[in-house]
Amino acid sequence: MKTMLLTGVLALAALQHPIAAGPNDALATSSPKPNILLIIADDLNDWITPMGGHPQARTPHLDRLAARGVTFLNAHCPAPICNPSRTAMFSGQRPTTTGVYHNQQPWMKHIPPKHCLNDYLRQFGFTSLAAGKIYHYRNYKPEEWDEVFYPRDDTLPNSVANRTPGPFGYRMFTSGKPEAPFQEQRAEELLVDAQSVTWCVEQLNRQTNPFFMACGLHRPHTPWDVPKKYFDLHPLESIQLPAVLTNDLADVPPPGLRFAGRTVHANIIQAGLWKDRVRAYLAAVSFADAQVGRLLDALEASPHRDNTIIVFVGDNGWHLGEKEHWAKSALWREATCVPLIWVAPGLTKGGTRCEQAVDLMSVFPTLCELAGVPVPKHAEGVSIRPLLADPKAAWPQPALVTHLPGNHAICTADWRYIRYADGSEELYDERKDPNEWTNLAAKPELADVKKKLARYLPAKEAAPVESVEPPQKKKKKKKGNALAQNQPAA
Ligand SMILES: [Ca+2]
Repeated sequence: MKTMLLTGVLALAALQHPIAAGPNDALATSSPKPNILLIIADDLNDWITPMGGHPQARTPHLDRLAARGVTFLNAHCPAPICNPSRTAMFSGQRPTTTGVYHNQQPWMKHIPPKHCLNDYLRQFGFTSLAAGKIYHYRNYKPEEWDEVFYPRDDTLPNSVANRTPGPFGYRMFTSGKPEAPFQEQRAEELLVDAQSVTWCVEQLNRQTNPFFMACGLHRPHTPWDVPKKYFDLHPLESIQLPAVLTNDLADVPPPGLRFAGRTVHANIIQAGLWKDRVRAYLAAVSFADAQVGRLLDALEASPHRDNTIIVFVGDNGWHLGEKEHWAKSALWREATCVPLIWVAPGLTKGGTRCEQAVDLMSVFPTLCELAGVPVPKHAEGVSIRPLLADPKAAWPQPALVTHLPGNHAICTADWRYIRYADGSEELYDERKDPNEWTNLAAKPELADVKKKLARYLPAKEAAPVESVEPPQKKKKKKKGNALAQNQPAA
């Protein structure tokens, strides 16, 4: 109980006062400062072996990473879609503060210089390096990095419409028909993630200063056009499908139904492609894992091995049919739960797991604390250093996820409470109902649980900043229905 109280007090203090490094923190007080390697995967859910989200996931390199540090089993994105999630994590400010809620809102002129982690750390002597997709594609400020490598992006979704997709190039948004094969398979080293990792490996061998290196992997984002050998790891006939309950959505209020991509799900079922898509996602995850492996090999062979903090994160989760939904852009577990693995030399114990609910707002203050630099006042998250030191420590702070203005999920180890902009609610018992099939929000005996969780809803919400619509979508605007609008953007 004492530990719980003390942790609670520390967490509260962290909320109210930006904190500097603790006096016993070897990483924070030693000189020179540690390096930081942040690896961010795109649309990666918990289907990795250290998290056990799918029994057939094969990610041996993430296992290697997990064996060196703490794996968070209940970590959540600040927003279940790319741009607001990444903007929040890097700026330290939630969508409700910045007004950046979705993908069509460039954040750059709304967040001042030196606010984002990469630019903030430079003031303390870090060299900031980026490869691949760090922010949302080209939504970043080049002047806030020392060096940026952006690979040729002809496999990125915005251009994939010009290609012929096929058995190794699955696009998820099926029209109901199986797709024709790719005309060619490209060499693995030419794929964007392989290019990004190659650049990072070269940098690891060049850098001497303390560095903050961000490596953005684009897979397992669609298109799932990874080499055949990764599909071969997952034979189609043995693929296990996620559990889905008939009429699961009968107890979901209208805003939740609008977020659900039931048309996509129905199309995939009708076309007989569900196993196909699950397999392709698993293959893309295994490909991303292989790229992580290349990076870890290089780090381990470099002089930076023992003085580099490693953080592996995903930007948002991903449904593959659970709750009749595909992709992200929802407030259920599959859309919000992301990988979060920390290796902090001298602090984390290898192979440990943490079940406490945390969110990615913690990344900014935790890195500051471990790197021995002050946590800036604008960083809204709470440092999870206590959980890195002891994954079983008490943790009173829930995770908060925001999807478009007014819609939020509060996640703890026990509950998920969803409140939509119209006031409608969902409540799930995460211990008894991990699939979130039974909405308990109407149970009078749980009113107190809802009330306690609702205290963590944002008190104020910034108005959305202006949007820029992608050119290819302008024509469809008037025809679009709610379902179409809720389908994930690229
Ligand atoms: Ca249900």
